[in-house]
Amino acid sequence: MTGNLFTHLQRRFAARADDTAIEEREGTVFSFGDVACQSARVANALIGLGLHPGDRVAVQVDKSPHALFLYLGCLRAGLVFLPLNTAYQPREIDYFLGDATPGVIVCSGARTAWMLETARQQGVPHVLTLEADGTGTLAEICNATSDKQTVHPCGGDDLAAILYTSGTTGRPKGAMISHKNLTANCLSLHDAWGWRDGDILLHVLPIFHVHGLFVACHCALYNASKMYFFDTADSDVIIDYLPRSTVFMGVPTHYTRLLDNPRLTPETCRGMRLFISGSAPLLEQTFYDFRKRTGHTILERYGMTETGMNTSNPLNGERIAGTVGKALPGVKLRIVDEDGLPVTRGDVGALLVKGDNVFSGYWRMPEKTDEEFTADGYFATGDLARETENGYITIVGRDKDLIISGGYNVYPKEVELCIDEIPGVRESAVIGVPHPDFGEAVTAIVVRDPDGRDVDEQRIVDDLRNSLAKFKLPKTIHFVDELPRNAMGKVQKNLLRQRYESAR
Ligand code: MLC
Ligand code: AMP
Repeated sequence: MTGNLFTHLQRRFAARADDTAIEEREGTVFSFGDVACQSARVANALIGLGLHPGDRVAVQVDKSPHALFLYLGCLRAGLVFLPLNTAYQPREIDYFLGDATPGVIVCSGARTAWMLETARQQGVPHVLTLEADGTGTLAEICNATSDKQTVHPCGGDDLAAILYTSGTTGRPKGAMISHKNLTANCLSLHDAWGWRDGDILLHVLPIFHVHGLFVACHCALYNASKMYFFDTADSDVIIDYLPRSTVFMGVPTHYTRLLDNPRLTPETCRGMRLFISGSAPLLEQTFYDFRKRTGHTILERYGMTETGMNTSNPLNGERIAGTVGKALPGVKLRIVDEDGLPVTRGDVGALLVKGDNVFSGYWRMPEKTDEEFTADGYFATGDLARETENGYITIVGRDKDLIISGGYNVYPKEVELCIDEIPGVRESAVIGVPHPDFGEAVTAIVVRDPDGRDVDEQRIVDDLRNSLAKFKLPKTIHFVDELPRNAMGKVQKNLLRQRYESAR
């Protein structure tokens, strides 16, 4: 699949210029014509700053239609979009800017003071602002440019985005995602989920990750569907809008919160066609409770930043609880043992994937990239899986040390490194324990130095707040005299998980 992703999207919505593309909570609407014009202005503005195809555009802004226009403008101009979680703190941003060397960073006005300083230190030439209402210095430049622009004719392998994922070493890696990767996945999901005329997407996910930005927005734009575009996960708001929507995408936390709300009834879901879940394991209990309560069977799918979506339960066949369905068309899966050999069907092994959806590698980390791909081009997801007789895949665990909290990935190493820097701390181990709202909760086990008796839970959290996004902060901290280690000296996290599983 070649060409600029934007061209593929625009080809589908160009004939619907007057139709509503996006509606905000307070009723502000934008048509597909607006999407085309606003994204053209962004492209012209960024080109006018002197940016060239392939240059990175780092973005840390609140969710809004204008943030989406910024993404689409980057696609149009052949620039590489680099979205950053709004929860990231200056120390985290500093690393991303230093590593990705963007030509510009766009942030909300409230972040400008420290962003200017960080940008100066990292040699980023431009800092622009963008507020959720569309105002800011980016808008000032956009308003002075044309709303017509010729879409950059990308090759399929040209980069569309870099998304940072953390790693087991604690050092985040930039996944390089091409126009081909995104287009292949968009077309495949559009087909697999049966997008049709009249579909309306209720969009409540953040747009700095694969789920909210690529999966959700691409499907809706490619289908020329209206999106309710909200920066809230409040279950009351979701329930208010379900009767006006046909498709909803969420992480498991959205579904457990909906179930906790007595207003969720078959009546509120009457017009809904499809509920999709992903980014973290959906408990079978949630699957069955949701079906019982609403009459709808959640469709669970599986993917990751580096690959986009790999598998999906079927639109029309049986959706099986505890499984993530079958490989999407064009995606090849392999489940292998420790020697890299395929396991017998039904056995658990490491899941590898290959396809046009799979990224090309980690930004400026060729060795890391080589480590994660086999000689014949399969990418090691780090997930452990099993395939049933009928080809359905179950993700049974991870062979990477990763916690998924409310759909956000937290790599323990990154948190441990920050805790270990705190004076009075000797060492720490960070694990995930089951949590009723977030699925897993970040939990720290800390050993203090003899002179660190005054280091308490509050002190650690206060300290971490300056360096880590809030969702990475431990929800609970336990103090111990020593960490359990095996004969090789490695911390036995499985023992810690067993010990603290029920100690919330
Ligand atoms: C918020 N908090 C979290 C958290 N989200 N803590 C741990 N994990 C999270 N995910 C913190 C808040 O800062 C706050 O701290 C406290 O917990 C309560 O917050 P809240 O108001 O209840 O949270 P809310 O704003 O409602 O957000 C919860 C959420 C959000 C589940 C809606 O986390 C979310 O949007 N998750 C989706 C993430 C996502 O899109 N992932 C896709 C990645 S792509 P305090 O101290 O202020 O009380 C991917 C690939 C794929 O994985 O397959 O899709
Ligand atoms: P991220 O790196 O944020 O894209 O997260 C990707 C990881 O989320 C995957 O490697 C899986 O571990 C996990 N994941 C995504 N979807 C599912 C799912 N439906 N079930 C279980 N795990 C999932």
